Amino acid sequence: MNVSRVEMTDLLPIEELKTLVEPGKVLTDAASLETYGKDWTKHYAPAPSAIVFPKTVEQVQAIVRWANAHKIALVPSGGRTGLSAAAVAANGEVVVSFDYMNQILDFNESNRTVVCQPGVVTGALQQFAEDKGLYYPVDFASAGSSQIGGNIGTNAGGIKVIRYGLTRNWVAGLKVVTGTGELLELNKDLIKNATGYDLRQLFIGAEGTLGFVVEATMRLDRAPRNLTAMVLGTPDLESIMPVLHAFHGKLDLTAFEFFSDKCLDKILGRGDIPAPFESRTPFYALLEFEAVNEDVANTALATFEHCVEQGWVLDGVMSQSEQQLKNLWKLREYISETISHWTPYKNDISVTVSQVPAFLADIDTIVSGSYPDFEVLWYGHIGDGNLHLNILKPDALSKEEFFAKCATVNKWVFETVEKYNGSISAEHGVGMTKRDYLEYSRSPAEIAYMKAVKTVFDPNGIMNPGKIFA
Ligand code: 2HG
Ligand code: ZN
Repeated sequence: MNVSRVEMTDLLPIEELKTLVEPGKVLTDAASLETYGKDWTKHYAPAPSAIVFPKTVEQVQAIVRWANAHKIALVPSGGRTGLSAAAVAANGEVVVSFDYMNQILDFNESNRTVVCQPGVVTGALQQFAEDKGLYYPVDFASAGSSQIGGNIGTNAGGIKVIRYGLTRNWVAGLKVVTGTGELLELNKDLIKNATGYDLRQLFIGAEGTLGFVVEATMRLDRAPRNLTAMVLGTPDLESIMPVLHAFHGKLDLTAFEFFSDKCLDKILGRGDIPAPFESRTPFYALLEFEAVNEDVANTALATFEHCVEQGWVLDGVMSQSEQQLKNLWKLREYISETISHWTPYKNDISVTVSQVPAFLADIDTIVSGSYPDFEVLWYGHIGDGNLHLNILKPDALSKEEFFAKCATVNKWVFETVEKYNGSISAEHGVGMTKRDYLEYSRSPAEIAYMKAVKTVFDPNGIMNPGKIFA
């Protein structure tokens, strides 16, 4: 089925679209098209035909039916903080923004659940939970802008996955509008439900290609107690693995992250974040746990000493206050934003935890062998086997020259991912940036089944086409 763009001369469908939502909730001015047509990726020029802002589930259904009638492609849009171009409209699509469906609708204390509209900002849900003495544990640097609908669309991960898992773990129930405009109510907030296929799970991580999330019941957890972070300097990447193992065995970790000294260089270059300690080491691990009593804190210190004795750790620091905890987290959380200035080539790959050192060494050898002028930065969620490979653009290269070389790097990286049975996208999603490489992580049979599933829920191919699959 051919899905068309809205042509400039094709005024009628847009006029009809305007009747489906409140007055003023369809925008076609150049500034809005530019803003809502893109996410945080920098590789595609936004070119949507219009932006529509529904306020109710019925309006979303009407928009999807309208799109089916006119064979017009729709792109869902949340906080636009994505890094895989899953929410980019580069081909005349109509963007459906959930900015006006941003209310928390209900809270159930006994169930520890919150009913959210898709446009609820992640940070607002976190704050709501805190105000109730509870905790929404999915967390990442862009939580202040990203929206729950987008988190569900990408099955967002972040910095606490080692303890709490991905967004998927926190979705108790979902209301979705499928590609035919039908409303499905999935799982109805149940903890136990053994009645066949769990369709809710299909829509999580589907990047809006099967339908749009219009309401989500999110679970909350008990609030963590006295979160405490340690930053440990290691002589090499290999040493981080026994450190992880040592701490994992002794403490219930809420995070285990890493970054290289080159990342610390950029962070300290900002001038507003203090160094963790005086010395510098090639790599750093950032770990976090609940220091619920003195025994736990002492166990952490004893484990640290053991790691020093073994030569795995050269220096370290433990937070003693909320402010110190925040400052240590900035060393890791601010990397992505800080280096965005250098227009980096980005990757978000995963392998099993035990394979991380060999995998990273392989990539380093390949990249530095061919492009010695490239500055390669490693950081990420090493406790989950999730690495963010970033390469900074050398000043001597134009953006075009740099990205042309990075296309070759991409192929090497994904070939290596395939060799290690890893994933080409651990937590950012496939979107447009990785759709041509899906076969490095998924077999032809899997991809055929995935496409067949899409056809069931979106027979006319209007839901975020060109994302996940070419
Ligand atoms: C992070 O972990 C984010 O900081 C962004 O997932 C990663 O910018 C990146 O490559
Ligand atoms: Zn990340």
